[in-house]
Amino acid sequence: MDVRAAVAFEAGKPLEVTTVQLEGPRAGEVLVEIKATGVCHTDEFTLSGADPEGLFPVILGHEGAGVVVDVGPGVTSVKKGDHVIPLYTPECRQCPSCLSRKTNLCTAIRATQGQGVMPDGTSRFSIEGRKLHHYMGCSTFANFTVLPEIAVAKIREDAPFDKVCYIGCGVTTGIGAVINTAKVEPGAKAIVFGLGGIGLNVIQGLRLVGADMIIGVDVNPAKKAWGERFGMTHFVNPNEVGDDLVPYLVNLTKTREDQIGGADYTFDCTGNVKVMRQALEACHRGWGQSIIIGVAPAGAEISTRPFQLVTGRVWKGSAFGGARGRTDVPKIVDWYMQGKIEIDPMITHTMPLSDINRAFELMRAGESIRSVIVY
Ligand code: NAD
Ligand code: 022
Ligand code: ZN
Repeated sequence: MDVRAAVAFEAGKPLEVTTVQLEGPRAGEVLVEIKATGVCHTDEFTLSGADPEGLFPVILGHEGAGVVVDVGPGVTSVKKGDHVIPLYTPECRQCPSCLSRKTNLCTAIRATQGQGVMPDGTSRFSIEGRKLHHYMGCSTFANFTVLPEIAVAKIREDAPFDKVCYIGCGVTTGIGAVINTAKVEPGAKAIVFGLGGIGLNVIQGLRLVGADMIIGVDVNPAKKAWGERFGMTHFVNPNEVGDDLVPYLVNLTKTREDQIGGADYTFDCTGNVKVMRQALEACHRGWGQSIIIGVAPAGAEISTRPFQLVTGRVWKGSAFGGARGRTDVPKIVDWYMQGKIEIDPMITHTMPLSDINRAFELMRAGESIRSVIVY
């Protein structure tokens, strides 16, 4: 069938909005009409050419929401008409990783997903007979896409697509890092580095679980108001503190004279390895945990003195907020519908597919928290 898509033909070039061909779902696959999609940093990372695993030509996008319009043979968990969110981290519930209960990183379709193809090794997308790659198993920059059954979360039908698409990446990543990865307890003291679309969701996750002190750190002074909007209690601009950021933050977390200071939990939401070190070192001796969420440039390395870890600080990473997509994403949609979390104010821009290159410009300029494309 013919579908409308934004195609990335080459690294560093704008997307081209055009008609492409999509084949129907094969065994274990579903055809989804995408109703809305967010535009996220990793789409730009790949489009820019900086992603060493980036494949072209490709249909990018991994933060969508839509409706199942057809299912292939053997599909049992969803049916025509179901509302779904595509999952770049699938949940097969059968692979050793899913069965371990220790990780959300399902391995069932990992190899083919990284190669930009469906689990059977072929692509469903083409243009004039030329193959187009899938992206992160999702390719939501098209008004229809094909997904493995294990890579869709069925959600309630009254949830608005143009808001809950953000749960497909940013919301779940931020809130999930607090709940699933750090397991933050009520009364905790936390520091969030980088108050973009991810950091703000970490902040609202911390508010949700009842953290006492939520310190936001950002070099952009405009982020103070954004952080406060979602529960931040203190703001620190590193440019106003100078070289002594870590001792400054440690001191800020002292609420009693006899405390040594340091956060119970810190979160890197910048992808900057220098910030990752600051985040670890701002943790409390003996128990502080630092969660890396930001994706660093290819080849980057982190460092600190082993003493930091020997004295009990913990460095952890979080992918998709440690969330098991088919199980956890529908719950986060419920929390949004119940008013437990906010999404609407973070979606600063909404536009049609024809304007998608403007969404990338806004993201590069740091002018948007989230842009959403509505089909
Ligand atoms: P963003 O660009 O909107 O936000 C980053 C923020 O960090 C900005 O406000 C910027 O001013 C601030 N910042 C930059 N340098 C800083 C410094 N030295 N100190 C303090 N603040 C600084 O990005 P985003 O959409 O919020 O994404 C953040 C990161 O999370 C990205 O690296 C993204 O790729 C990653 N991410 C990871 C996952 C995952 O599953 N691990 C999922 C989604 C996004
Ligand atoms: C989403 N991300 C950044 C912005 N929006 C993002 C990028 C990468 C990951 C998660 C979120 C990630 C962390 C760990 C992995 N990935 C590896 C997972 C594994 O090996 O099982 C990751 C994921 C998907 C892809 C590449 C890397 C892909 O589909 N190409 C989850
Ligand atoms: Zn993303």
